[in-house]
Amino acid sequence: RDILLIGAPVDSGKRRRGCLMGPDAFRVAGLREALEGLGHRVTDKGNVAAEAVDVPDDTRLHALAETVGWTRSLLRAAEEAMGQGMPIFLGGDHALSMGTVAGVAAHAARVGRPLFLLWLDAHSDFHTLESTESGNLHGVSVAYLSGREGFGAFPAMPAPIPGKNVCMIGLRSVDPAEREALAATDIHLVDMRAIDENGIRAPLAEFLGRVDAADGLLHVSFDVDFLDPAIAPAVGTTSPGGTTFREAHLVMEMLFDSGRVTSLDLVELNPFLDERGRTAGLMVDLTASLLGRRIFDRPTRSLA
Ligand code: DIR
Ligand code: MN
Ligand code: MN
Ligand code: MN
Repeated sequence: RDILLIGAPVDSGKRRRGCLMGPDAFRVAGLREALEGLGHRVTDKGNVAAEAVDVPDDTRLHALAETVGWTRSLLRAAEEAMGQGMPIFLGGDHALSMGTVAGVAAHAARVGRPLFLLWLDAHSDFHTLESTESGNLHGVSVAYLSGREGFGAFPAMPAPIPGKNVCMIGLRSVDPAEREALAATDIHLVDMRAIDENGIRAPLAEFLGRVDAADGLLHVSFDVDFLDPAIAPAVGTTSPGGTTFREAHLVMEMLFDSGRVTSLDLVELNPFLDERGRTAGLMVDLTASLLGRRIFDRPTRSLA
């Protein structure tokens, strides 16, 4: 495949700084080499910069203007990259997905294909600008992408993603306002208890079956805190009780087998908090699994 690495050093989505170093940490950890080793053609497009915008800051919200600027520049970069191959956006915090997924959605609408969104995260990121308690805009991305109201300063979401096309896996930290709003959607919610009780394979297989049936494009947005902090400590908002090493690799291997993933975000890595690049290295290995690294070949069969 043709793979484009696009650095998105967004650090405006929360107060604790460090995600701006994420793109270079993925590079130093050998992402390009790992993917080339699997036979892919990889082009590193360097880093995107935030557009300067004339938006008044809002005292309730952290770095609103800067985040709007990132959304605008990443929206354009993502839409353009979708015409050239499979973009992998190197974050940067999760506010970046407002731009990347909006650009991917614009592309999907233009080519007339439905877009599906897989959100791998401890958090649902479903606040609006009104409901956020923290004022941290990395916690509002899915609400924006779903076309919820009240994102006035942001570019209009080109093609809001219907709830039935969204699946969140790994949930364990959902605020009351988010829980209430999610209950009014048909977003497929897979929390850690569901994974404990039934395993991670069945809900993912069900979702991938729906992507397949609709001949959809699939964007995967991978927040480092999807993983248990014991294996992935380099993230600002650690939440205990996350997915294990093997659960995460299984998800990636199933995504590869599906042949459906057309774009990817790697977000919330804060290399400043890491132990010698350990989390960046794990994220590189997981991305390699998503792009074809495996233990043994499996006979091709239906996932459902
Ligand atoms: C919390 C934490 N729900 C908030 N959110 C995220 O600030 O809105 N942490 N996304 O990674
Ligand atoms: Mn997130
Ligand atoms: Mn998170
Ligand atoms: Mn949240």
